[in-house]
Amino acid sequence: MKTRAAIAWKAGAPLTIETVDLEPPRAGEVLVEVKATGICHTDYYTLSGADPEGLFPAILGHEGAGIVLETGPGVTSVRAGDHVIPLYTPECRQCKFCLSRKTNLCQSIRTTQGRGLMPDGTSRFSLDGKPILHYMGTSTFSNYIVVPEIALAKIREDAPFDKACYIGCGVTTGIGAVVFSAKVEPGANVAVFGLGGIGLNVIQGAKMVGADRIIGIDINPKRVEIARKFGMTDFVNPQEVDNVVDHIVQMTGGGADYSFECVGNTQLMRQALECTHKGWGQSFIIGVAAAGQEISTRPFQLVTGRQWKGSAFGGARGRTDVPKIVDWYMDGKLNIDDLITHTLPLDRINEGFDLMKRGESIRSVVLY
Ligand code: NAD
Ligand code: AHE
Ligand code: ZN
Repeated sequence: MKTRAAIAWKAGAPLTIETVDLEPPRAGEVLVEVKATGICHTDYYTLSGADPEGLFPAILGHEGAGIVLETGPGVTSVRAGDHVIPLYTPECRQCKFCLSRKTNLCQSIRTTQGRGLMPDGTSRFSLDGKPILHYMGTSTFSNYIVVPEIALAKIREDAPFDKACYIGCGVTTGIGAVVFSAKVEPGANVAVFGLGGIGLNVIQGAKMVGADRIIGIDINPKRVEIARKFGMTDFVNPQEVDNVVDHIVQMTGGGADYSFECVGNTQLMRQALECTHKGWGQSFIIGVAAAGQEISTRPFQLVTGRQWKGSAFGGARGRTDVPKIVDWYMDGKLNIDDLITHTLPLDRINEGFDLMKRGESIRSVVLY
């Protein structure tokens, strides 16, 4: 069949909208009509050329929601008509990683996914007979996609696609980092570096679990109002204080119990670790740093009890946890609507990237 899709031809170049050929689903695969997709900073990161796994030409996008149209041989967990969220972190429930119960990082198809291919090592997309690569196993900047069955979370049918898509990455990443990865307890002090599409979800997750002080750190003062609405109690603009670490340690009487880096800046990752409390502070790296970047700190920071950790997709097991997060939204426990600042048709997708770069949007959502 044919599908309209935004193609990333090379690093740094705007996407172009093309009509692409899409092969039908093979064994264990599913054809999905994508109804809406968010634009995450990670799409921009890969498009910028800073992603060591960034391959071109590819169809980016990993924050979608849609409907199952057709299933390939052997597919049992979803059927035509089901509403789904594609998962860039699948959940096979069979690999060593899934069975360990210690991580959400299912590895059953990670190698081919990182090479822009389906698990059998081929692409379903092509243009003029030449293959176009998948991205993060999802490629939600295409109106129709073929994805492995294990990379689909079945969700309730009354959840609106234009909001549920954001649960495909940003909402789950931020809320999950608090709830699943850090397990922040009521009364904890939390510091959140970066108040964008991820950081604001960390803030609302921290508020949801009953954190005490929720300190937001950002260089964009336009983020203050929305962050306060989502639960931030204190704001720090790094450009207005002498030393961010000392400032947060002083504010919290010794340091934050938990911190989250939601920018992808290695200097901030260090600050986020060092502003946590001696003896027990835990700092979670969520932001994705460019190829070749490294983090550093004095080992004494760890010797004295701080822990440096990371969180991918909020530690969520997609097929199990994503439907629960959709319920939390539908039950009014999460506010997604106010974070979606812009909606665009596919042919204006590049404007969504521009809004993000200029710090004018929290989330832009493309509606098909
Ligand atoms: P975003 O562009 O919406 O937000 C980034 C925020 O960081 C902005 O508010 C910006 O003003 C702020 N910022 C930039 N430089 C700063 C600085 N020096 N000090 C303080 N604040 C600064 O991006 P997003 O969609 O929220 O994504 C954030 C990061 O999280 C990206 O690196 C993205 O790739 C990553 N990410 C990781 C995961 C994961 O699973 N680990 C999932 C999604 C996104
Ligand atoms: N290809 C990148 C990896 C970037 C990365 O860390 N991705 C996160 C999700 S970001 C979503 O917006 C992730 O899930 N990582 C775990 C994994 O297996 O990729 C790079 O920098 O190499
Ligand atoms: Zn993302």
